[in-house]
Amino acid sequence: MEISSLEESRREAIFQARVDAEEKIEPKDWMPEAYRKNLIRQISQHGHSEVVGQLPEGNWITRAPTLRRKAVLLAKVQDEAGHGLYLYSATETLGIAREELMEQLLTGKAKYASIFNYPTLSWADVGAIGWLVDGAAIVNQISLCRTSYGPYARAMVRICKEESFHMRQGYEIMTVLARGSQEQKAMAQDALNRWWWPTLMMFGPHDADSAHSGSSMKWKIKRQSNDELRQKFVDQSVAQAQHLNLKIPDEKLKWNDERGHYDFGEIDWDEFTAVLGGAGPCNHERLEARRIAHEQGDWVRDAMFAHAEKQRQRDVRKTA
Ligand code: BYC
Repeated sequence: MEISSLEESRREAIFQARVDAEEKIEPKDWMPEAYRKNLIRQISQHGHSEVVGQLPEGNWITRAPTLRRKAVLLAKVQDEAGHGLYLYSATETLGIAREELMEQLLTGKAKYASIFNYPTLSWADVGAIGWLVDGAAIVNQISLCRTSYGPYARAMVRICKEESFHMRQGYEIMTVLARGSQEQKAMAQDALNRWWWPTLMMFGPHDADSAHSGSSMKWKIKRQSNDELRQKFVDQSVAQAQHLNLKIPDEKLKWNDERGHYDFGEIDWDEFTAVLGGAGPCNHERLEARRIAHEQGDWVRDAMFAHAEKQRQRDVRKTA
């Protein structure tokens, strides 16, 4: 073995020992290149999901049924933008520029959560997104609060606190609809029917088919597997649906005494693959909306950079 690869192995062993001892890895610490790349991929895609995730619900801000609902929804969507910013900042600590992250999103190189490629057809969809999509996000993100990379773990703590408000506002919308008129109840059931399966897809492919899980679990980037988290979500959702008196659209959903969990039906993986490949109902619309927003925000970025440069020159003059 060459000296440099011996040194590399020694560093990797020290790194793994730190991870195993539950020490947080910080931006200036040595880390394997593959760990850095995997984190950039996951955290930036997580950030893109928050940013693109504003669009489906944003669609209902102008049509929220009351002023109170409008104010709450506006605040929620704004929170998602904030989550995107924390996550982009966490990604930048790994040595990649924001411009490059944006380019990866806008050229379709980086993914974002498949769920946001589905349309929001009725007001009940806003309730279903809060209840199910934010609910699924919390299950995943609570686990990520213990991720090995410090800046990601710290961002998760704050994001989870905000997501729990989001879930409650969604569940409250569903409660009001489910206890309302026949039409309102039917609207709530229809939203549950359409969002249930795409929400289960949020947890990713089965563990056996998950390309990144092996290294992500070893490095404690991920603390629980895709299937474990999906099961947790199904288990918690059943009682919530019963309380609403709504039916989860899965004939195979059944309590299994032996496993101590609910059994449930198989996801349509062809649909998942199609949506990831760009053929979901709203893929084109979502990316187009982001491209337009990016172009229209050009003057804001120019103004901010110009201001920062002016400030820098002023500071140089002061210290001269
Ligand atoms: N959608 O090896 P795997 C929110 C990709 S937003 C799209 O298992 P990994 C909210 C995966 O990227 C919260 N792509 O991957 C916002 C990989 O492709 P690449 C979003 C998916 O990373 C607004 C390939 O499939 N949360 O809360 O080990 C309003 C193989 O998968 C999906 C996060 O982003 C998917 N569903 O595990 C309301 C959580 N699933 O990258 C709410 C952070 C898989 O090789 N992310 N892929 O091209 C994670 O925990 C993990 O990245 C995943 C996937 C569990 C999602």
